[in-house]
Amino acid sequence: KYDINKIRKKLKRTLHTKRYIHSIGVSTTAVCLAMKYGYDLHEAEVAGLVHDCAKNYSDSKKIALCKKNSIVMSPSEQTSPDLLHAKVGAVVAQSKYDIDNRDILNAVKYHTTGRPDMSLLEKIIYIADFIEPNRTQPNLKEYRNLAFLDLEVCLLRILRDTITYLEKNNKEIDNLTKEAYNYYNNLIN
Ligand code: DGI
Ligand code: FE
Ligand code: FE
Ligand code: FE
Repeated sequence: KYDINKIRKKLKRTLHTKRYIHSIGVSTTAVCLAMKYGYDLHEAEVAGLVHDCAKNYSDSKKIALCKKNSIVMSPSEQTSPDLLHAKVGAVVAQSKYDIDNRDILNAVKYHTTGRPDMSLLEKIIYIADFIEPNRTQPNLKEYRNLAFLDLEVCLLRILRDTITYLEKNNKEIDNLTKEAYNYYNNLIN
């Protein structure tokens, strides 16, 4: 078992208040989804807590950690280094939060883009990140409902809306985001 209090204390020291509160929200939401879909509650709680543990690192620190850990930066990560907080977060969760559970580390790693054929925990964290109680984007009621009705339909919906948002704002869409969308679109439709 991981020490939840210790993780919280460390996060509180590293994250801005708003980000810390968001992380608690993702954690409790992940536990709710884990109850619904049958995943280990403690592991879901830990994954939710640490998913953004590298979010408030500077771009230069994230890039340096990528180099140090031989993480390959995708073209969109080079243009938008904020995206790196996911991959770097997985490394930080392992080295600074002593998390050795591969599924938790992957849930952190893929929480921003998603990927094809995600594990249950990866889907839970991806969705919890979007619907947690402190979020304020439009139509949240609908997403929250959908999350507890059909996890994969909800996932596809978020992926689709993210891509639409990125296209509208002329942002580069990461290959993994596209691959995840295509995978679940083929699976469901
Ligand atoms: O870290 P959070 O804000 O809690 O949430 P997140 O890690 O899911 O990051 C959300 C941001 O990431 C949101 O502004 C959209 C952006 N994003 C997601 N997929 C892509 C992307 N940005 C680019 N450029 N390309 C993507 O494929
Ligand atoms: Fe994030
Ligand atoms: Fe997200
Ligand atoms: Fe987040």
